[in-house]
Amino acid sequence: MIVILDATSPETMSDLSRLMRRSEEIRNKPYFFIDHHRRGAADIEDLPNAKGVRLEDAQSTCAILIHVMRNLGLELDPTSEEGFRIAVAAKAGIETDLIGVDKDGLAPSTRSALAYLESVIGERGEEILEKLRGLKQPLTWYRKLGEALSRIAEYDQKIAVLGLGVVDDTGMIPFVANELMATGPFKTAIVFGLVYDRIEDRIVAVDIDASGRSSQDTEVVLPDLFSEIFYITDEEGRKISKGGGRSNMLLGDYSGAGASVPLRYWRDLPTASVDDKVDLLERHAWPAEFLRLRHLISSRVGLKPDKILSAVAVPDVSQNGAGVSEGR
Ligand SMILES: [Mn+2]
Repeated sequence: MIVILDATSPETMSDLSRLMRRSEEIRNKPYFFIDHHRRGAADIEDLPNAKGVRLEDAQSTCAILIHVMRNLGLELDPTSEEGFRIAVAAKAGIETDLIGVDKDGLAPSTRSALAYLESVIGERGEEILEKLRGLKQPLTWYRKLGEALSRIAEYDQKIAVLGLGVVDDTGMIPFVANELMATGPFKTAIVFGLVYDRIEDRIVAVDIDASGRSSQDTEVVLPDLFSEIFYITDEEGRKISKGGGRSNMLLGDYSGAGASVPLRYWRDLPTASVDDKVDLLERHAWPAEFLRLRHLISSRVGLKPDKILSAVAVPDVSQNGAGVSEGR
């Protein structure tokens, strides 16, 4: 059996969709999912061999898991190391899903799951969580954040849209989106980048990754926007969406969205070395992808193109004066 938590669109789980296409054995396994995202255009739920729980109004998958567990009559035993560890992990999971949510916006089901977990983990658990919260991100992430914040006056003051350029660490994309929301005046933040994965002397993947966050009082519906603008085209010219997300507007919550679009052309293009490939991505792939996404996003959300920034200079754009060059 394959258990899937916190996601159900196979197209946004690149490895799973690849495995499912390749292997009949994988396709035919029983699937069980627990999720709070919207059902996608193509979804695990469509499989005849899939069953699961989808609660779109829930704020956290870990909170759903705790309620399911307790309704089955199972309790976490605080005196056993196993029960303690599960409870600490579950509280960390809920906190992660609540990033950006106002404290007053917690649903009763979230509150009761948190209260239960707090009673299990006690002071020792809170101390561990405090240490986890204090873990710092890599310095490269802060450098990118610095670049993103140094342009603060150039963004539209409601919707910040930023392309980070070519990066080798996908984690910085949601990090910068979260920090822009936390620091700036924005109701929506959309951050994207061209991410490559390097294993020794080979580039094994090149993707456009994106992350979006929004507060409840915005006209931008991120899950819809992401599923429309982030897609691949298959052999028959059909669009297959690679983006999606969730919104919990009912609870005064925010919405979140993510996308990962493989760029096979750039991955497969032969170069003499990995450094040459990265150079090619920076000089050609990023400007092309940035301009394409800038056009798509600006026409979809009604922003002027010059309000969509690239953290690195995009030469074609500064030449025609559209205002994305450095120093403006
Ligand atoms: Mn979640």
